[in-house]
Amino acid sequence: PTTFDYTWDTPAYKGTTSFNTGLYIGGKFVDGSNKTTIDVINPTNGTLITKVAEGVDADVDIAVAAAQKAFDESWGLKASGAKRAELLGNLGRLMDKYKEELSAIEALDNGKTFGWAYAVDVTFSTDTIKYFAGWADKITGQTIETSQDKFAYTRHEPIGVVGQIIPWNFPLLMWAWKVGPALATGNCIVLKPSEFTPLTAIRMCGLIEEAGFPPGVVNIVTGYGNTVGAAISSHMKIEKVAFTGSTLVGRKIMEAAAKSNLKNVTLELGGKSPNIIFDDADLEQAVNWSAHGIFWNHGQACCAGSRIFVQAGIYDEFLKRFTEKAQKIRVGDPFGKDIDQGPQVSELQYDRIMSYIDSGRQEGATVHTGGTRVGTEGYFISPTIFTDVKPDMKIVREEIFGPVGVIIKFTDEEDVIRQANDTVYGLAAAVFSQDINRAIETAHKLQAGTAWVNCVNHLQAPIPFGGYKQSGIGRELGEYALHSYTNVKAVHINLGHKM
Ligand code: TXE
Repeated sequence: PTTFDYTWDTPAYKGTTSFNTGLYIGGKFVDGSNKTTIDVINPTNGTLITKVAEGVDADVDIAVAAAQKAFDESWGLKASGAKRAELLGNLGRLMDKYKEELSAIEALDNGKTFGWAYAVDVTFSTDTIKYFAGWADKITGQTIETSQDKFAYTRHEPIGVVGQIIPWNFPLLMWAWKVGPALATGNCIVLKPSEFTPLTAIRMCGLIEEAGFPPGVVNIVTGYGNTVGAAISSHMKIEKVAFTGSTLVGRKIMEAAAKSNLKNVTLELGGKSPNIIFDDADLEQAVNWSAHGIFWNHGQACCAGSRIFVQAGIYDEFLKRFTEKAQKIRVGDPFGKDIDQGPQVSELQYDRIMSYIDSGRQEGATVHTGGTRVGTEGYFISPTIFTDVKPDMKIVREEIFGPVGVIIKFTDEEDVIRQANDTVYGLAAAVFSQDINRAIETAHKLQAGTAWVNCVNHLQAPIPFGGYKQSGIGRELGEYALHSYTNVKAVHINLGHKM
């Protein structure tokens, strides 16, 4: 396999990187079985960044064998909780050490700004690894009292070889959300990053090695969804698959799991999250958070607050201030000076978002601001707000996954909750009000795995995240994430019950 060497000399970052771009299996970088590669494209200008090895089904088999060997010989029940904590702790410290380089790779590959990659993606990823390092020696079962002649207890054992398939919107963060709890609980991993953004996952292999993990504990197979992704989800020796991505692919993964070995499935899928602003909200804060809610990461966030419901009494003022805020967002080169928003991740996503903007226009909604391409190269889209929308429009119902929000005026409290819940999704929701009773009552009525009060898109490693309805199955982060990566064994000990 070849190496990727790159030098940044930009206003935001100056530095270099150099790493192997092969598949990482059993602690070694190797070519894919077919010796083919995948082009990694720079979304800022559409040019080639580098090529990475393309894995195929056969490589998944090789990676699963390497993971199983590591599980049996050096990880799984062979590595103590303290050892797992130590190595995850090492990894967290290495992520601090290479923070700038990781941020730069992420910004280059994904198009998010270097500043956001640094402040959020890499910081939160590192926090996540350190958080799960703390759990590694605290995985405990229960003792259960039944009768005097029975002693029973549970063990939370690692599942074995787990498959993980992650998307392109937060490449390193989704890596950390998956890898952290899996390693803390003693599993071995075969992970496929998105074909659009494989670079940080590959760079992390060097850190995994430097942290001291035995070979085969973490294996990375870069490749496409319909080959490597499908091979992972239908593999007979992978006992669990964790996926983040589209609801469409989530269905395929569940189906593949059902048709193969009924592997355990956790899914983190799409969203169309409501963001409700009541008349009594702190207006300035509501505007700032709501803009962050929809425009952060260029709208490429599964929990993006894409449906903004504003109560009639403050609607005009909110719209005025929110529009000013949206128009002030500086769109441009992710490594430029004072840039807030870079390009969308790919031409495909750019086209999808633009076609949603067209459909909004055609269905009679008003483009209040934005709605256009920015510049002549790369995949930049101006922050966009639609008004005059109707509940059945595509832009109100479907996940756009771009910097495109709809603003909806409401009067009645019960009615806004009904509208907010009128979606197949249930990932997140937000409510803004200075009346704490009203805010909490509303938060409890919203059908979503996360309900924010007076903030949006504010996630932290100790707090679980996941969806209701078609937004997914299971929870990531927090103690809840550990349940997805352990099998519970009940041990019954007979203390004298005679047959
Ligand atoms: O996602 P895919 P895409 C949503 C968002 C976006 C839409 C499409 O609305 O516009 O999905 O994005 C792998 N078996 N989200 O097409 O295809 C794929 O290689 C197994 C929301 O890029 O779901 C990649 O690694 N795996 C989301 C991963 O699935 C398969 C984040 C995600 O890609 C596969 C991303 C298959 N048959 C998109 N086909 C979120 N929840 O945050 C593809 N993959």
